Amino acid sequence: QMNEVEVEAFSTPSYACQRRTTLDNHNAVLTDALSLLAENAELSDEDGRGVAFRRAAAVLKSLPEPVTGLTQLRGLPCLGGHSLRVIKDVLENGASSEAEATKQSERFKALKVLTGIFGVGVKTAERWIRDGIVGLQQLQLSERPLNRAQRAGLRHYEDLNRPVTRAEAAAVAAVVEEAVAAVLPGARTTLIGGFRRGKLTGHDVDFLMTHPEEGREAGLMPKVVSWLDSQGFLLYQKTTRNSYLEAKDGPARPPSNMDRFERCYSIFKLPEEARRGGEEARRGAEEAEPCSGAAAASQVKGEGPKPWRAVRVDLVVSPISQFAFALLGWTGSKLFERELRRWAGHEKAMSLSSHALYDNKQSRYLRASSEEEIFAHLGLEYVPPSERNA
Ligand code: TTP
Ligand code: MN
Ligand code: MN
Ligand code: MN
Repeated sequence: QMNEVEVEAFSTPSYACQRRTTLDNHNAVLTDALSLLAENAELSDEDGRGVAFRRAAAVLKSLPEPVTGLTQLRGLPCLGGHSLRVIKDVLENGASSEAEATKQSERFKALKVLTGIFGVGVKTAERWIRDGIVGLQQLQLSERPLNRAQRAGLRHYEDLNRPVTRAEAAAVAAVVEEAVAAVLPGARTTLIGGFRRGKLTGHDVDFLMTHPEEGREAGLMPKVVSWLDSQGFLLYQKTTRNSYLEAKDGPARPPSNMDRFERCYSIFKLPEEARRGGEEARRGAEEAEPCSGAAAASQVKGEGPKPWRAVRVDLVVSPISQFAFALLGWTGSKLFERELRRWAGHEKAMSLSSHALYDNKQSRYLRASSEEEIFAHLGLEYVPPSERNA
């Protein structure tokens, strides 16, 4: 055709850690469909397919403009046949029939509801579904034995499935900072995870704690946890000890993606007045008593408005010598982290973890006291947190 407008093809490097991915996604319809299929694969024990869909979605998230035709995608990395079929379907029909069918499927809906309970993983959810339990009420009626985490997860199901706002994250940060200052003056608290990347909402709030003098961070976690508990801020907590020094598999290569820092998975009781954030958070802590008249976002059955909400909070402690690696490893996104490790291994013969970077060719650890230095060691251009939203 003579007068067909030539649309330029996109191009982008193949590792997500070589790209800048902001929250300004110009292809949300496409990436929503691919992300849903990724989630379904992950819920079906098909992690390989899950990663393939996540990588495809990440490529589209990094494009500067909306995709209008398949020809623009020629030459882009990470777009396999299946992902391209999904993209084609959305471009031609406005929606992906596969994603829509998945969304409607009873199995997917049940897996979503059940794994939406804090403490319930895919394996447990599958077992329950096999026994005919596909919803919360059935679960409660079944009188299945639940562990402590699952009981807390079920009790606070509604709150924990409501996105955490930035104001709420700031209020939690004020509480955590007060706790840290009270138990170890000089220790530092850093917001990590999605909120560090600039996300407007999150499923939890993540913090990394350290002390500028190596070794002074030892024992910090139990002290912070017991301070928080004594002030009435904890609905649930499970602390896992640091197992890094006992690891036999080499510090840069933990057996899974999990690292070995001392960490605490918790559920905070965030008072309503603290949720207004900033200065008021402190007052909220001092008057933890549920106060009258406070506006509440949700109702407890028959008891009137609830003057607090439950919020998932993750706490991690690292020694200062590993701080940069911990910061990089806990800022995310999950795909960005995975891609960093893949880049390190496949392109640089290095092993990257949240503890260290090991150079296999030189047989030595590469030190770093900032994220910038780690990117430099890896031969990558520095990508700031707000551009790690792959
Ligand atoms: P999440 O809190 O699960 O995710 P997020 O903060 O990016 O997004 P959300 O709004 O849903 O909370 O994880 C935070 C980061 O920490 C993520 O990049 C994965 C990383 N991480 C772990 O979760 N566990 C680990 O053991 C390590 C090493 C990293
Ligand atoms: Mn833009
Ligand atoms: Mn998070
Ligand atoms: Mn988290």
